[in-house]
Amino acid sequence: MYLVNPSHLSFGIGVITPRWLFVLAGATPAAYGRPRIVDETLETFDLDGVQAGDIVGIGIHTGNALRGYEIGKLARARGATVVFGGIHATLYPDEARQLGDADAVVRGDGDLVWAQVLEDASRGTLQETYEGGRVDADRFVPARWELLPQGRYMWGSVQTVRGCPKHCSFCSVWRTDGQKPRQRGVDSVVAEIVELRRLGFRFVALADDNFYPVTLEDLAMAERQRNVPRLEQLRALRAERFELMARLAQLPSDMVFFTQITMEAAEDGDFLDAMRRANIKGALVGVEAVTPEGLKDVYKGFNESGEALVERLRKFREHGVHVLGSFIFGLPSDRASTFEATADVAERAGVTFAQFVMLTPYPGTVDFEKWEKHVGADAEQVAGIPVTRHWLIPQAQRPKVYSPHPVMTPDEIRARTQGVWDRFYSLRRVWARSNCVPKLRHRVAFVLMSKLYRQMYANTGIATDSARVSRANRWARLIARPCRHFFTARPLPSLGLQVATMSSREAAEGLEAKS
Ligand code: B12
Ligand code: SF4
Repeated sequence: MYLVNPSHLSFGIGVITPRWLFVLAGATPAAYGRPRIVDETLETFDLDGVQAGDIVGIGIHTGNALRGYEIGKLARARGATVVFGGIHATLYPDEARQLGDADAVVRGDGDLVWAQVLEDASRGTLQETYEGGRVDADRFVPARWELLPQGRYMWGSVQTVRGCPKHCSFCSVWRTDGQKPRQRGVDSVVAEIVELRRLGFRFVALADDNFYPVTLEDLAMAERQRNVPRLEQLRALRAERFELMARLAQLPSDMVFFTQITMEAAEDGDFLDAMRRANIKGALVGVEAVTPEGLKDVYKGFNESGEALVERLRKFREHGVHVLGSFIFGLPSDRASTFEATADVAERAGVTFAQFVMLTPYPGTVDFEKWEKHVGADAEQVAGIPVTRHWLIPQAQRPKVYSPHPVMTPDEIRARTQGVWDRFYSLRRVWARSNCVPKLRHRVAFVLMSKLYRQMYANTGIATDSARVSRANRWARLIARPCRHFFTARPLPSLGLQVATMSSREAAEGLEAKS
Protein backbone atom coordinates (compact mmCIF):
# COMPACT_ATOMS: atom_id res chain seq x y z
CA MET A 1 0.00 0.00 0.00
CA TYR A 2 1.35 3.37 -1.04
CA LEU A 3 0.53 6.82 0.30
CA VAL A 4 1.62 9.52 -2.10
CA ASN A 5 1.96 13.28 -1.62
CA PRO A 6 2.24 14.62 -5.20
CA SER A 7 4.47 17.50 -6.26
CA HIS A 8 5.82 18.79 -9.56
CA LEU A 9 8.87 20.12 -7.75
CA SER A 10 11.26 18.07 -5.64
CA PHE A 11 13.88 19.72 -3.47
CA GLY A 12 15.56 16.64 -1.96
CA ILE A 13 14.90 18.10 1.48
CA GLY A 14 11.47 18.99 2.84
CA VAL A 15 10.75 21.92 5.11
CA ILE A 16 7.67 20.56 6.93
CA THR A 17 6.52 16.94 7.09
CA PRO A 18 3.19 16.57 5.22
CA ARG A 19 1.18 15.42 8.18
CA TRP A 20 -1.59 13.59 6.36
CA LEU A 21 0.85 10.90 5.12
CA PHE A 22 1.76 9.87 8.65
CA VAL A 23 -1.79 10.18 10.00
CA LEU A 24 -3.19 7.91 7.31
CA ALA A 25 -0.33 5.51 7.97
CA GLY A 26 -1.48 5.58 11.61
CA ALA A 27 -5.05 4.87 10.48
CA THR A 28 -3.90 1.81 8.49
CA PRO A 29 -4.65 -1.45 10.34
CA ALA A 30 -1.57 -3.62 10.94
CA ALA A 31 -3.00 -6.37 8.71
CA TYR A 32 -2.20 -4.25 5.64
CA GLY A 33 1.50 -4.13 6.45
CA ARG A 34 3.77 -1.12 6.54
CA PRO A 35 2.52 1.61 4.18
CA ARG A 36 5.11 2.92 1.75
CA ILE A 37 5.26 6.66 2.14
CA VAL A 38 6.13 8.71 -0.91
CA ASP A 39 6.59 12.47 -0.62
CA GLU A 40 7.29 13.99 -4.00
CA THR A 41 8.50 17.23 -2.46
CA LEU A 42 11.60 15.11 -1.68
CA GLU A 43 11.79 13.10 -4.90
CA THR A 44 9.63 11.96 -7.78
CA PHE A 45 7.58 8.79 -7.27
CA ASP A 46 9.06 5.87 -9.16
CA LEU A 47 6.03 3.77 -10.09
CA ASP A 48 8.03 0.78 -11.33
CA GLY A 49 7.36 -1.08 -8.11
CA VAL A 50 3.57 -0.59 -8.24
CA GLN A 51 1.76 -3.82 -9.09
CA ALA A 52 -1.75 -5.10 -9.71
CA GLY A 53 -3.48 -5.50 -6.36
CA ASP A 54 -1.62 -2.64 -4.68
CA ILE A 55 -3.56 0.25 -3.19
CA VAL A 56 -2.31 3.74 -3.98
CA GLY A 57 -3.71 6.50 -1.76
CA ILE A 58 -3.13 10.00 -3.12
CA GLY A 59 -3.79 13.18 -1.09
CA ILE A 60 -4.37 16.39 -3.02
CA HIS A 61 -4.86 20.07 -2.35
CA THR A 62 -5.71 22.37 -5.24
CA GLY A 63 -2.10 23.27 -6.02
CA ASN A 64 -0.91 19.69 -6.53
CA ALA A 65 -4.11 18.13 -7.92
CA LEU A 66 -2.82 17.97 -11.50
CA ARG A 67 0.30 16.02 -10.53
CA GLY A 68 -1.90 13.81 -8.34
CA TYR A 69 -4.06 12.97 -11.36
CA GLU A 70 -0.98 12.02 -13.40
CA ILE A 71 0.06 9.61 -10.67
CA GLY A 72 -3.48 8.21 -10.37
CA LYS A 73 -3.60 7.38 -14.06
CA LEU A 74 -0.15 5.77 -14.07
CA ALA A 75 -0.93 3.69 -10.97
CA ARG A 76 -4.30 2.54 -12.31
CA ALA A 77 -2.64 1.57 -15.62
CA ARG A 78 -0.37 -0.72 -13.59
CA GLY A 79 -3.41 -2.44 -12.09
CA ALA A 80 -3.41 -0.72 -8.71
CA THR A 81 -6.55 0.41 -6.88
CA VAL A 82 -6.44 4.18 -6.71
CA VAL A 83 -7.99 6.17 -3.83
CA PHE A 84 -7.98 9.95 -3.65
CA GLY A 85 -8.46 12.12 -0.55
CA GLY A 86 -7.56 15.57 0.77
CA ILE A 87 -9.23 18.97 0.48
CA HIS A 88 -9.33 19.12 -3.31
CA ALA A 89 -10.75 15.62 -3.74
CA THR A 90 -13.31 16.52 -1.06
CA LEU A 91 -14.46 19.46 -3.17
CA TYR A 92 -14.21 17.77 -6.60
CA PRO A 93 -14.66 14.00 -6.22
CA ASP A 94 -15.88 13.58 -9.81
CA GLU A 95 -12.82 15.34 -11.17
CA ALA A 96 -10.58 12.87 -9.31
CA ARG A 97 -12.50 10.01 -10.93
CA GLN A 98 -12.47 11.49 -14.43
CA LEU A 99 -8.95 12.89 -14.55
CA GLY A 100 -7.15 10.85 -11.90
CA ASP A 101 -8.73 7.44 -12.59
CA ALA A 102 -9.84 7.19 -8.95
CA ASP A 103 -11.53 3.94 -7.99
CA ALA A 104 -12.72 5.64 -4.84
CA VAL A 105 -12.68 9.11 -3.30
CA VAL A 106 -12.66 9.89 0.41
CA ARG A 107 -14.29 13.20 1.31
CA GLY A 108 -13.40 14.91 4.58
CA ASP A 109 -11.24 13.43 7.32
CA GLY A 110 -9.58 10.11 6.59
CA ASP A 111 -8.84 9.15 10.22
CA LEU A 112 -11.73 6.76 10.74
CA VAL A 113 -12.99 5.88 7.28
CA TRP A 114 -9.62 4.76 5.86
CA ALA A 115 -9.77 1.32 7.53
CA GLN A 116 -13.19 0.76 5.93
CA VAL A 117 -11.84 1.73 2.51
CA LEU A 118 -9.01 -0.78 2.85
CA GLU A 119 -11.34 -3.52 3.99
CA ASP A 120 -13.75 -2.89 1.11
CA ALA A 121 -10.87 -2.78 -1.37
CA SER A 122 -9.54 -6.12 -0.18
CA ARG A 123 -13.03 -7.70 -0.37
CA GLY A 124 -13.73 -6.27 -3.81
CA THR A 125 -16.63 -4.16 -2.53
CA LEU A 126 -15.07 -0.74 -2.90
CA GLN A 127 -17.57 2.13 -3.10
CA GLU A 128 -17.18 5.18 -5.30
CA THR A 129 -17.30 7.71 -2.48
CA TYR A 130 -16.66 7.61 1.25
CA GLU A 131 -17.80 10.37 3.57
CA GLY A 132 -15.11 10.76 6.22
CA GLY A 133 -16.92 13.76 7.75
CA ARG A 134 -15.47 15.92 10.52
CA VAL A 135 -13.95 13.60 13.07
CA ASP A 136 -14.19 14.68 16.73
CA ALA A 137 -10.89 15.83 18.20
CA ASP A 138 -10.68 12.93 20.66
CA ARG A 139 -10.72 10.51 17.73
CA PHE A 140 -7.96 12.15 15.65
CA VAL A 141 -5.43 9.49 14.78
CA PRO A 142 -1.86 10.25 15.89
CA ALA A 143 0.81 10.27 13.21
CA ARG A 144 3.19 7.31 12.86
CA TRP A 145 6.47 9.19 13.10
CA GLU A 146 8.59 6.04 13.15
CA LEU A 147 7.94 5.85 9.39
CA LEU A 148 9.70 9.16 8.72
CA PRO A 149 12.63 8.84 6.33
CA GLN A 150 15.77 9.86 8.22
CA GLY A 151 17.42 13.22 7.68
CA ARG A 152 14.99 14.59 5.13
CA TYR A 153 12.83 17.16 6.92
CA MET A 154 13.50 20.30 8.92
CA TRP A 155 10.24 20.49 10.87
CA GLY A 156 7.82 17.92 12.25
CA SER A 157 4.10 18.81 12.17
CA VAL A 158 1.51 18.21 14.85
CA GLN A 159 -2.06 19.44 14.74
CA THR A 160 -3.57 20.80 17.97
CA VAL A 161 -6.84 22.27 16.65
CA ARG A 162 -8.86 21.88 13.47
CA GLY A 163 -11.52 24.31 12.23
CA CYS A 164 -11.80 28.08 12.67
CA PRO A 165 -14.65 30.26 13.96
CA LYS A 166 -13.89 33.09 11.49
CA HIS A 167 -15.20 33.37 7.92
CA CYS A 168 -12.57 34.97 5.67
CA SER A 169 -13.70 35.14 2.06
CA PHE A 170 -10.48 33.72 0.53
CA CYS A 171 -10.23 30.74 2.89
CA SER A 172 -11.93 27.35 2.72
CA VAL A 173 -11.04 26.16 6.21
CA TRP A 174 -14.20 27.39 8.00
CA ARG A 175 -16.38 25.79 5.32
CA THR A 176 -14.64 22.43 4.99
CA ASP A 177 -13.27 21.96 8.52
CA GLY A 178 -16.10 23.84 10.17
CA GLN A 179 -16.29 26.86 12.46
CA LYS A 180 -16.35 24.83 15.64
CA PRO A 181 -12.76 24.42 16.87
CA ARG A 182 -11.98 20.75 17.28
CA GLN A 183 -9.29 20.99 19.90
CA ARG A 184 -7.15 17.95 20.50
CA GLY A 185 -6.50 16.65 24.01
CA VAL A 186 -3.23 17.80 25.56
CA ASP A 187 -1.82 14.32 26.20
CA SER A 188 -2.07 13.16 22.60
CA VAL A 189 -0.44 16.35 21.29
CA VAL A 190 2.42 16.14 23.78
CA ALA A 191 2.95 12.43 23.12
CA GLU A 192 3.53 13.12 19.42
CA ILE A 193 5.87 16.01 20.11
CA VAL A 194 7.90 13.91 22.54
CA GLU A 195 8.17 11.22 19.89
CA LEU A 196 9.46 13.76 17.38
CA ARG A 197 12.01 15.11 19.88
CA ARG A 198 13.18 11.56 20.59
CA LEU A 199 13.91 11.29 16.86
CA GLY A 200 15.96 14.50 16.89
CA PHE A 201 13.35 17.05 15.75
CA ARG A 202 13.45 20.19 17.78
CA PHE A 203 11.39 22.33 15.40
CA VAL A 204 7.70 21.46 15.24
CA ALA A 205 5.04 23.26 13.18
CA LEU A 206 1.68 23.21 14.90
CA ALA A 207 -0.42 22.53 11.79
CA ASP A 208 -3.36 24.50 13.12
CA ASP A 209 -5.88 26.65 11.36
CA ASN A 210 -6.08 29.09 14.25
CA PHE A 211 -4.21 28.51 17.52
CA TYR A 212 -6.34 31.17 19.27
CA PRO A 213 -9.88 29.90 18.75
CA VAL A 214 -11.42 31.75 21.71
CA THR A 215 -10.96 35.51 21.86
CA LEU A 216 -11.57 37.80 24.85
CA GLU A 217 -14.38 39.34 22.81
CA ASP A 218 -16.02 35.89 22.41
CA LEU A 219 -15.96 35.53 26.20
CA ALA A 220 -17.31 39.03 26.77
CA MET A 221 -20.09 38.45 24.27
CA ALA A 222 -21.17 35.18 25.92
CA GLU A 223 -21.16 37.00 29.25
CA ARG A 224 -23.23 39.88 27.88
CA GLN A 225 -25.73 37.41 26.49
CA ARG A 226 -25.72 35.51 29.82
CA ASN A 227 -25.21 32.36 27.77
CA VAL A 228 -23.82 30.20 30.57
CA PRO A 229 -23.31 26.94 28.64
CA ARG A 230 -21.45 28.79 25.87
CA LEU A 231 -19.37 30.71 28.37
CA GLU A 232 -18.37 27.49 30.12
CA GLN A 233 -17.53 25.83 26.85
CA LEU A 234 -15.36 28.76 25.75
CA ARG A 235 -13.62 28.95 29.11
CA ALA A 236 -12.88 25.23 28.99
CA LEU A 237 -11.35 25.56 25.51
CA ARG A 238 -9.24 28.50 26.63
CA ALA A 239 -8.10 26.71 29.79
CA GLU A 240 -7.11 23.71 27.71
CA ARG A 241 -4.94 25.97 25.50
CA PHE A 242 -3.12 27.19 28.61
CA GLU A 243 -2.71 23.64 29.81
CA LEU A 244 -1.19 22.64 26.50
CA MET A 245 1.21 25.56 26.61
CA ALA A 246 2.17 24.78 30.20
CA ARG A 247 3.01 21.25 29.12
CA LEU A 248 5.02 22.42 26.13
CA ALA A 249 6.99 24.64 28.50
CA GLN A 250 8.13 21.50 30.36
CA LEU A 251 9.68 19.95 27.24
CA PRO A 252 13.41 20.31 26.51
CA SER A 253 14.19 24.01 26.26
CA ASP A 254 15.80 23.69 22.82
CA MET A 255 12.40 23.02 21.25
CA VAL A 256 10.89 25.59 18.90
CA PHE A 257 7.23 25.66 17.88
CA PHE A 258 5.51 27.66 15.17
CA THR A 259 1.78 28.04 14.61
CA GLN A 260 -0.89 30.00 12.73
CA ILE A 261 -2.96 32.50 14.65
CA THR A 262 -5.25 35.48 14.18
CA MET A 263 -4.08 38.97 15.03
CA GLU A 264 -6.66 39.08 17.81
CA ALA A 265 -4.21 37.26 20.08
CA ALA A 266 -2.35 40.58 20.42
CA GLU A 267 -5.15 41.69 22.78
CA ASP A 268 -4.27 38.92 25.18
CA GLY A 269 -0.93 39.42 26.91
CA ASP A 270 -1.44 36.34 29.11
CA PHE A 271 -1.87 34.19 26.06
CA LEU A 272 1.19 35.59 24.30
CA ASP A 273 3.29 35.18 27.44
CA ALA A 274 2.15 31.58 27.72
CA MET A 275 3.14 31.08 24.10
CA ARG A 276 6.60 32.44 24.80
CA ARG A 277 7.06 30.19 27.81
CA ALA A 278 5.89 27.26 25.68
CA ASN A 279 8.63 28.03 23.14
CA ILE A 280 6.05 28.88 20.48
CA LYS A 281 8.54 31.27 19.02
CA GLY A 282 6.69 32.23 15.88
CA ALA A 283 3.28 32.40 14.29
CA LEU A 284 1.88 33.03 10.86
CA VAL A 285 -0.52 35.93 11.22
CA GLY A 286 -2.92 36.59 8.36
CA VAL A 287 -2.59 40.36 8.02
CA GLU A 288 -3.92 40.20 4.45
CA ALA A 289 -4.41 43.94 3.92
CA VAL A 290 -3.16 47.15 5.49
CA THR A 291 -6.18 49.32 4.64
CA PRO A 292 -9.76 49.16 5.99
CA GLU A 293 -11.05 48.82 2.40
CA GLY A 294 -8.78 45.82 1.77
CA LEU A 295 -9.94 44.15 4.99
CA LYS A 296 -13.54 44.67 3.98
CA ASP A 297 -12.74 43.03 0.63
CA VAL A 298 -11.80 39.80 2.44
CA TYR A 299 -14.41 39.90 5.26
CA LYS A 300 -11.64 40.33 7.79
CA GLY A 301 -13.07 43.22 9.74
CA PHE A 302 -11.60 41.81 12.96
CA ASN A 303 -8.12 42.81 11.79
CA GLU A 304 -6.72 46.27 12.41
CA SER A 305 -5.33 48.60 9.75
CA GLY A 306 -2.90 51.50 9.66
CA GLU A 307 -1.06 52.42 12.88
CA ALA A 308 -3.28 50.19 15.02
CA LEU A 309 -2.14 47.29 12.86
CA VAL A 310 1.52 48.15 13.39
CA GLU A 311 0.86 48.29 17.14
CA ARG A 312 -0.90 44.93 17.16
CA LEU A 313 1.86 43.18 15.27
CA ARG A 314 4.49 44.73 17.51
CA LYS A 315 2.69 43.30 20.54
CA PHE A 316 3.63 39.79 19.41
CA ARG A 317 7.27 40.74 19.22
CA GLU A 318 7.15 42.52 22.59
CA HIS A 319 5.90 39.28 24.13
CA GLY A 320 8.64 37.24 22.45
CA VAL A 321 6.62 35.76 19.57
CA HIS A 322 7.98 36.32 16.06
CA VAL A 323 5.50 37.02 13.29
CA LEU A 324 5.42 35.64 9.77
CA GLY A 325 3.09 38.21 8.27
CA SER A 326 0.93 37.01 5.40
CA PHE A 327 -0.23 39.71 2.98
CA ILE A 328 -2.48 39.46 -0.07
CA PHE A 329 -2.10 41.59 -3.20
CA GLY A 330 -4.61 42.05 -5.99
CA LEU A 331 -7.61 42.96 -3.83
CA PRO A 332 -10.12 45.19 -5.65
CA SER A 333 -9.26 48.17 -3.42
CA ASP A 334 -5.49 47.82 -4.00
CA ARG A 335 -3.77 50.64 -5.88
CA ALA A 336 -0.17 51.07 -7.06
CA SER A 337 0.64 52.77 -3.75
CA THR A 338 -0.63 49.79 -1.70
CA PHE A 339 2.48 47.71 -2.45
CA GLU A 340 5.03 50.11 -0.98
CA ALA A 341 2.65 50.94 1.88
CA THR A 342 2.39 47.23 2.71
CA ALA A 343 6.15 46.76 2.63
CA ASP A 344 6.49 49.78 4.96
CA VAL A 345 3.96 48.37 7.41
CA ALA A 346 5.67 44.96 7.38
CA GLU A 347 8.96 46.65 8.28
CA ARG A 348 7.64 49.10 10.83
CA ALA A 349 5.66 46.36 12.56
CA GLY A 350 8.86 44.36 13.00
CA VAL A 351 7.64 41.16 11.37
CA THR A 352 10.46 38.64 11.14
CA PHE A 353 9.30 36.89 7.98
CA ALA A 354 6.63 37.83 5.46
CA GLN A 355 4.85 36.32 2.50
CA PHE A 356 3.15 38.36 -0.18
CA VAL A 357 0.67 36.22 -2.07
CA MET A 358 -1.46 37.19 -5.01
CA LEU A 359 -5.19 36.81 -4.54
CA THR A 360 -6.03 33.34 -5.86
CA PRO A 361 -9.61 32.17 -5.84
CA TYR A 362 -9.34 28.76 -4.14
CA PRO A 363 -12.30 26.43 -4.58
CA GLY A 364 -14.49 26.07 -1.55
CA THR A 365 -14.18 29.77 -0.74
CA VAL A 366 -16.74 32.57 -0.95
CA ASP A 367 -14.40 34.43 -3.33
CA PHE A 368 -14.26 31.47 -5.68
CA GLU A 369 -18.01 31.04 -5.81
CA LYS A 370 -18.59 34.71 -6.55
CA TRP A 371 -15.91 34.73 -9.22
CA GLU A 372 -17.10 31.53 -10.90
CA LYS A 373 -20.63 32.88 -11.00
CA HIS A 374 -19.44 36.24 -12.29
CA VAL A 375 -17.30 34.94 -15.18
CA GLY A 376 -19.72 32.08 -15.90
CA ALA A 377 -19.53 30.35 -19.27
CA ASP A 378 -17.47 33.22 -20.71
CA ALA A 379 -14.44 32.38 -18.62
CA GLU A 380 -11.17 32.94 -20.46
CA GLN A 381 -9.44 29.72 -21.54
CA VAL A 382 -5.76 28.81 -21.29
CA ALA A 383 -4.53 25.64 -23.00
CA GLY A 384 -8.22 24.84 -23.65
CA ILE A 385 -9.09 24.99 -19.96
CA PRO A 386 -11.33 27.67 -18.43
CA VAL A 387 -9.49 29.73 -15.83
CA THR A 388 -12.17 28.75 -13.33
CA ARG A 389 -10.39 25.35 -13.35
CA HIS A 390 -6.96 26.99 -13.07
CA TRP A 391 -5.39 24.01 -11.25
CA LEU A 392 -5.84 21.91 -14.42
CA ILE A 393 -3.79 24.30 -16.54
CA PRO A 394 -0.19 23.06 -16.87
CA GLN A 395 1.93 24.77 -14.20
CA ALA A 396 4.10 26.76 -16.62
CA GLN A 397 1.07 28.27 -18.40
CA ARG A 398 -1.03 29.00 -15.32
CA PRO A 399 -2.05 32.65 -15.08
CA LYS A 400 -0.71 34.48 -12.04
CA VAL A 401 -3.73 36.69 -11.48
CA TYR A 402 -7.30 35.56 -12.03
CA SER A 403 -9.84 38.19 -11.07
CA PRO A 404 -9.85 41.25 -13.33
CA HIS A 405 -8.70 44.22 -11.29
CA PRO A 406 -10.49 47.60 -11.57
CA VAL A 407 -7.29 49.62 -12.22
CA MET A 408 -4.24 47.33 -12.56
CA THR A 409 -3.25 44.79 -15.18
CA PRO A 410 -2.27 41.26 -14.05
CA ASP A 411 1.32 41.99 -15.08
CA GLU A 412 1.44 45.11 -12.99
CA ILE A 413 0.16 43.25 -9.91
CA ARG A 414 2.67 40.45 -10.46
CA ALA A 415 5.63 42.77 -11.04
CA ARG A 416 4.79 44.95 -8.04
CA THR A 417 4.32 41.88 -5.84
CA GLN A 418 7.70 40.56 -6.92
CA GLY A 419 9.14 44.00 -6.14
CA VAL A 420 7.87 43.78 -2.56
CA TRP A 421 9.43 40.31 -2.10
CA ASP A 422 12.71 41.66 -3.48
CA ARG A 423 12.62 44.60 -1.11
CA PHE A 424 11.67 42.65 2.01
CA TYR A 425 14.25 39.92 1.37
CA SER A 426 17.12 42.12 0.17
CA LEU A 427 20.36 41.02 1.83
CA ARG A 428 20.70 44.32 3.67
CA ARG A 429 17.23 44.05 5.20
CA VAL A 430 17.51 40.36 6.03
CA TRP A 431 20.84 40.97 7.74
CA ALA A 432 19.33 43.82 9.76
CA ARG A 433 16.43 41.57 10.83
CA SER A 434 18.82 38.79 11.77
CA ASN A 435 19.77 40.74 14.91
CA CYS A 436 16.78 39.01 16.52
CA VAL A 437 19.10 36.03 17.15
CA PRO A 438 22.14 36.27 19.42
CA LYS A 439 25.13 34.56 17.83
CA LEU A 440 26.83 35.11 14.47
CA ARG A 441 26.24 31.46 13.55
CA HIS A 442 22.51 31.93 14.18
CA ARG A 443 22.47 35.13 12.16
CA VAL A 444 24.00 33.29 9.20
CA ALA A 445 21.36 30.57 9.59
CA PHE A 446 18.68 33.25 9.68
CA VAL A 447 19.94 34.75 6.42
CA LEU A 448 20.07 31.34 4.72
CA MET A 449 16.58 30.47 5.91
CA SER A 450 15.18 33.80 4.74
CA LYS A 451 16.70 33.27 1.32
CA LEU A 452 15.45 29.67 1.16
CA TYR A 453 11.97 30.77 2.12
CA ARG A 454 11.99 33.44 -0.53
CA GLN A 455 13.14 31.01 -3.25
CA MET A 456 10.73 28.24 -2.34
CA TYR A 457 7.66 30.41 -2.02
CA ALA A 458 8.08 33.55 -4.09
CA ASN A 459 9.86 32.85 -7.34
CA THR A 460 8.03 29.71 -8.22
CA GLY A 461 4.63 31.24 -7.64
CA ILE A 462 5.19 34.65 -9.18
CA ALA A 463 7.82 34.35 -11.88
CA THR A 464 6.49 34.21 -15.41
CA ASP A 465 9.62 32.94 -17.07
CA SER A 466 10.56 29.30 -16.66
CA ALA A 467 14.33 29.99 -16.61
CA ARG A 468 13.85 32.02 -13.44
CA VAL A 469 11.70 29.28 -11.90
CA SER A 470 14.27 26.57 -12.55
CA ARG A 471 17.10 28.79 -11.31
CA ALA A 472 15.14 29.39 -8.11
CA ASN A 473 14.57 25.67 -7.71
CA ARG A 474 18.23 24.80 -8.21
CA TRP A 475 19.15 27.41 -5.65
CA ALA A 476 16.59 26.12 -3.16
CA ARG A 477 17.87 22.56 -3.62
CA LEU A 478 21.40 23.72 -2.99
CA ILE A 479 20.78 25.62 0.22
CA ALA A 480 18.11 23.29 1.63
CA ARG A 481 20.65 20.64 2.67
CA PRO A 482 22.97 22.86 4.75
CA CYS A 483 19.92 24.63 6.19
CA ARG A 484 18.53 21.36 7.53
CA HIS A 485 21.49 21.00 9.89
CA PHE A 486 20.40 24.09 11.78
CA PHE A 487 17.16 22.38 12.62
CA THR A 488 18.30 19.03 13.91
CA ALA A 489 19.24 18.13 17.45
CA ARG A 490 20.76 15.17 19.20
CA PRO A 491 18.02 12.50 19.34
CA LEU A 492 16.75 11.90 22.88
CA PRO A 493 15.48 8.30 22.63
CA SER A 494 14.77 8.07 26.34
CA LEU A 495 12.88 11.36 26.69
CA GLY A 496 9.90 10.74 29.00
CA LEU A 497 6.34 11.88 28.49
CA GLN A 498 6.54 14.16 31.56
CA VAL A 499 2.87 13.82 32.37
CA ALA A 500 1.77 17.08 33.98
CA THR A 501 -0.07 16.82 37.23
CA MET A 502 -2.02 20.07 37.08
CA SER A 503 -5.54 20.31 35.75
CA SER A 504 -6.34 22.69 32.91
CA ARG A 505 -8.00 25.13 35.33
CA GLU A 506 -4.94 25.11 37.61
CA ALA A 507 -2.69 25.64 34.61
CA ALA A 508 -4.73 28.60 33.39
CA GLU A 509 -5.00 30.16 36.84
CA GLY A 510 -1.34 29.60 37.57
CA LEU A 511 -0.29 31.24 34.35
CA GLU A 512 -2.63 34.16 34.78
CA ALA A 513 -1.37 34.71 38.29
CA LYS A 514 2.23 34.69 37.09
CA SER A 515 1.77 37.18 34.29
C1 B12 B 1 -0.15 23.32 8.01
C2 B12 B 1 -0.61 23.91 6.68
C3 B12 B 1 0.35 24.42 5.83
C4 B12 B 1 1.83 24.39 6.17
C5 B12 B 1 2.48 23.03 6.07
C6 B12 B 1 2.28 22.23 4.82
C7 B12 B 1 2.83 20.84 5.00
N1 B12 B 1 3.98 20.52 4.45
O1 B12 B 1 2.23 20.03 5.66
C8 B12 B 1 2.38 25.51 5.25
C9 B12 B 1 2.42 26.78 6.10
C10 B12 B 1 3.76 25.30 4.65
C11 B12 B 1 1.28 25.63 4.20
C12 B12 B 1 1.47 26.21 2.98
C13 B12 B 1 0.45 26.41 2.05
N2 B12 B 1 -0.86 26.17 2.25
CO1 B12 B 1 -1.52 25.26 3.73
N3 B12 B 1 -2.42 24.48 5.25
C14 B12 B 1 -1.98 23.94 6.35
C15 B12 B 1 -3.17 23.50 7.22
C16 B12 B 1 -3.44 24.58 8.26
C17 B12 B 1 -3.07 22.17 7.92
C18 B12 B 1 -2.66 21.01 7.01
C19 B12 B 1 -2.46 19.77 7.83
O2 B12 B 1 -1.35 19.31 8.04
N4 B12 B 1 -3.53 19.22 8.37
C20 B12 B 1 -3.50 18.00 9.15
C21 B12 B 1 -3.79 16.78 8.25
C22 B12 B 1 -3.86 15.52 9.06
O3 B12 B 1 -5.07 17.05 7.69
P1 B12 B 1 -5.33 17.01 6.10
O4 B12 B 1 -4.12 17.37 5.38
O5 B12 B 1 -6.57 17.74 5.82
O6 B12 B 1 -5.60 15.45 5.86
C23 B12 B 1 -6.80 14.82 6.30
C24 B12 B 1 -7.90 14.75 5.24
O7 B12 B 1 -7.84 15.79 4.30
C25 B12 B 1 -7.76 13.39 4.64
N5 B12 B 1 -6.80 13.16 3.57
C26 B12 B 1 -5.79 13.92 3.13
N6 B12 B 1 -5.13 13.29 2.14
C27 B12 B 1 -5.70 12.09 1.96
C28 B12 B 1 -5.42 11.05 1.08
C29 B12 B 1 -6.21 9.90 1.11
C30 B12 B 1 -5.90 8.78 0.18
C31 B12 B 1 -7.29 9.81 2.01
C32 B12 B 1 -8.10 8.59 2.07
C33 B12 B 1 -7.58 10.85 2.90
C34 B12 B 1 -6.79 11.97 2.86
O8 B12 B 1 -7.35 12.60 5.75
C35 B12 B 1 -6.45 13.37 6.57
C36 B12 B 1 -6.67 12.97 8.00
O9 B12 B 1 -7.97 13.29 8.41
C37 B12 B 1 -4.29 23.45 6.12
C38 B12 B 1 -5.69 23.69 6.63
C39 B12 B 1 -6.38 22.40 6.94
N7 B12 B 1 -7.26 22.48 7.86
O10 B12 B 1 -6.14 21.36 6.35
C40 B12 B 1 -3.85 24.52 5.14
C41 B12 B 1 -4.25 24.39 3.68
C42 B12 B 1 -4.11 22.96 3.24
N8 B12 B 1 -3.24 25.25 2.94
C43 B12 B 1 -3.73 25.88 2.01
C44 B12 B 1 -2.97 26.74 1.17
C45 B12 B 1 -3.75 27.57 0.17
C46 B12 B 1 -1.59 26.82 1.29
C47 B12 B 1 -0.65 27.65 0.42
C48 B12 B 1 -0.95 27.64 -1.07
C49 B12 B 1 -0.63 29.05 1.02
C50 B12 B 1 0.17 30.04 0.22
N9 B12 B 1 -0.53 30.94 -0.41
O11 B12 B 1 1.37 29.98 0.16
C51 B12 B 1 0.72 27.00 0.71
C52 B12 B 1 1.01 25.87 -0.30
C53 B12 B 1 2.21 25.07 0.05
C54 B12 B 1 2.33 23.85 -0.81
N10 B12 B 1 2.88 23.97 -1.99
O12 B12 B 1 1.90 22.80 -0.41
C55 B12 B 1 -5.21 25.64 1.82
C56 B12 B 1 -5.48 24.71 0.65
C57 B12 B 1 -6.71 25.11 -0.13
C58 B12 B 1 -6.89 24.23 -1.29
N11 B12 B 1 -8.08 24.25 -1.84
O13 B12 B 1 -6.01 23.58 -1.75
C59 B12 B 1 -5.60 25.08 3.23
C60 B12 B 1 -6.79 24.12 3.23
C61 B12 B 1 -5.88 26.30 4.14
C62 B12 B 1 -6.84 27.33 3.59
N12 B12 B 1 -6.56 28.56 3.92
O14 B12 B 1 -7.81 27.12 2.92
N13 B12 B 1 0.12 25.07 4.65
S1 SF4 C 1 -7.95 32.73 6.99
FE1 SF4 C 1 -7.42 32.07 9.05
S2 SF4 C 1 -8.82 33.28 10.37
FE2 SF4 C 1 -9.69 33.34 8.30
S3 SF4 C 1 -11.16 31.60 8.25
FE3 SF4 C 1 -9.19 30.87 7.40
S4 SF4 C 1 -8.14 29.91 9.13
FE4 SF4 C 1 -9.77 31.25 9.97
